[in-house]
Amino acid sequence: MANNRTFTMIKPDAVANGHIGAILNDITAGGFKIVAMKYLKLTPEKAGEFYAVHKERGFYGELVSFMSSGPIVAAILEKDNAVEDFRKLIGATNPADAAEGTIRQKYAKSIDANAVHGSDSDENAEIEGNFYFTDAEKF
Ligand code: RTP
Ligand code: MG
Repeated sequence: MANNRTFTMIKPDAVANGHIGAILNDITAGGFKIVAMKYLKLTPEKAGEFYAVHKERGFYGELVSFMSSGPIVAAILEKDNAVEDFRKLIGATNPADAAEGTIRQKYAKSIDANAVHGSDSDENAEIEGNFYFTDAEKF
């Protein structure tokens, strides 16, 4: 994946609370183009695999069980400087620290149920996008 792409998930809390449309609107209004998108529910095994990098962290078990608790929206997004600009659009990990107007400030309730995921590097954006999508599913 080129360095103008990032990967996101609308997490189970935001889906359950009816925020899919509003979040997608913020994403497109923020200048991101949707390259790939699907609506799915992760098994605990797949969620554990996706977050394997956090395996040793105290919050890993909770994170895996939360991310497999309900459906999510997974998407690849395109924009210049996508990784950094998308993390600005979503705000800090803990919504209590997220800047005014960011997606997490508006739609997240807690550090665990924090509405959205955003890749943290170009390398991880490519790995994470390829976890969900084949090349034929990217437009
Ligand atoms: P994400 O990967 O979801 O975009 O979030 P992030 O980069 O801002 O945060 P990261 O460090 O990658 O952590 C992944 C998710 O784990 C939960 N977390 N809980 N209790 C805690 O101290 C803690 N720290 C992280 C969050 O839900 C975070 O989004
Ligand atoms: Mg992260």
